[in-house]
Amino acid sequence: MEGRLIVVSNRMPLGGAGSGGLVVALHEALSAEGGVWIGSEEAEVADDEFHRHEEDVPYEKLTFTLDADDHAEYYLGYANSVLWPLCHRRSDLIDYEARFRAGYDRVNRRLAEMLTRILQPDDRLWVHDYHFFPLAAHLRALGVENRIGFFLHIPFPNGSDLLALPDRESFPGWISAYDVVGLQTQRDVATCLEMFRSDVDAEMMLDGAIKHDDRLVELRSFPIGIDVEVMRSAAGEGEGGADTRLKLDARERLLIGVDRLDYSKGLVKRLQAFGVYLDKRPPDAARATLLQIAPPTREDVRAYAEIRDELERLTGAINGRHSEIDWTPIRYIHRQVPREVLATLFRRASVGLVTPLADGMNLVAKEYVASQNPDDPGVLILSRFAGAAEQLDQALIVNPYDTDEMAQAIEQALKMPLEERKMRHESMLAEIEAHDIAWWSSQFLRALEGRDVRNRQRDA
Ligand code: GDG
Repeated sequence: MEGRLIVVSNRMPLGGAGSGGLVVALHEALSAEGGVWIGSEEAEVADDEFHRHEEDVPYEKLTFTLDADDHAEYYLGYANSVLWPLCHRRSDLIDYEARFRAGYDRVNRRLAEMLTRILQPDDRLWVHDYHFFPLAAHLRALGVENRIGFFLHIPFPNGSDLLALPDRESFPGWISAYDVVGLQTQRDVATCLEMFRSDVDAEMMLDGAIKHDDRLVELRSFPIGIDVEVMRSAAGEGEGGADTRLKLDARERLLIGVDRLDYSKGLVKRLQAFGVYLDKRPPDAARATLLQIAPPTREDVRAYAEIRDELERLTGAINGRHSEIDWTPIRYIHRQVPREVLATLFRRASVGLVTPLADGMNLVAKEYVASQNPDDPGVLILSRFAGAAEQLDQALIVNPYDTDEMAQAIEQALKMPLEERKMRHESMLAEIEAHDIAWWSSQFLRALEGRDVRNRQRDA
């Protein structure tokens, strides 16, 4: 294939190939095609040069630097205190300052200028996530004609969310500066189309593309997947898995939740629902223990400190009400847990609880399914607001705002007969095997190639 693949993501693993589905998929795509991976790095003084990291990988790794102001304004500020809450339907949590917008603009412009110095005519650029919405628009303004694709990992903001965006007038132009915009779900594509439908400067083309600012952009859903085999073997299929040191007594059943400690993940409602289940639990029912792993994230943003306090208070209250001398119903771990341990815990859990209030996809849902023993699988309880719900319709789909419904789903899951569990699991496993992480990156890159052909035909 012609040209290099250049991937831009805010975070890039340094010191080896890295682990985790997305990182491995990008590593594989870059290894197969040859190219460059660009990510950010904190530095005392930011400059406008790429820094090469010599590593034993068959592509280049370059970083651009962020100083303390960039980190506070572009990353913690505009990306995570404005765009993240806005795209997760929590505009009430937006914490906006004018310097955040300036920082976001400064970093994106600087990166665009730096890219113009290394781009060759046939290079394809693949930009990831909300940190870089305006990157292609800045590149086009500098005369860059290369193919540029964008993948948004989080939900696409709807019309009323966008009213809260300081850059709402520029936003459609940011999107249409890309050749292909990949979104997680059909629902996200519909939301994005809606934005262009209400824009007088946009035109719907017969092939489904959008014409805006004299450019054609293709919008498509590419639901991100996982590496099913890696998860399955980490869960210890045939070998018993990692030593989790988890001891369950014969009367105990395990429910598991694994989420970055983020307000979008619905943790408060989940714990409340578990409390409702415990309140109603018949005295002879098995003891249900919820293991909630919630590693810290973005702790410098105020909304995250608040949710942490609330969870600690709620865990204490529910445990105080229901614990017995030899049983604590909620085990809450506010730390990272190694991946193999996580996979083995998924396999041992009778129920996987994935109940975000808004989520682009949610990989934990897929990891839970992949980790199960097909002969005795657990049950996934999945929020209808997770992107994964479009694919995993054999999960118990719940409304994450309705604690009674979630409590009933927990009861249903714990009582579900083996045959039904197997049938549901088999169907979900087939889906995540067919649309795994390798499928995702190859589909996206193929679409990027196709759009280029069409844009060139149009120019000709
Ligand atoms: C964004 C979007 C979209 C979690 N705790 C531990 C740990 N994890 C791993 C999980 C999973 C990953 O982190 C989290 O991925 P999610 O998809 O669940 O959520 P986000 O971090 O919000 O990701 C999301 C995703 O991007 C990809 O496009 O699906 O919607 O929000 O892999 O297993 N891993 C380890 N220890 C932990 O304690 N080792």
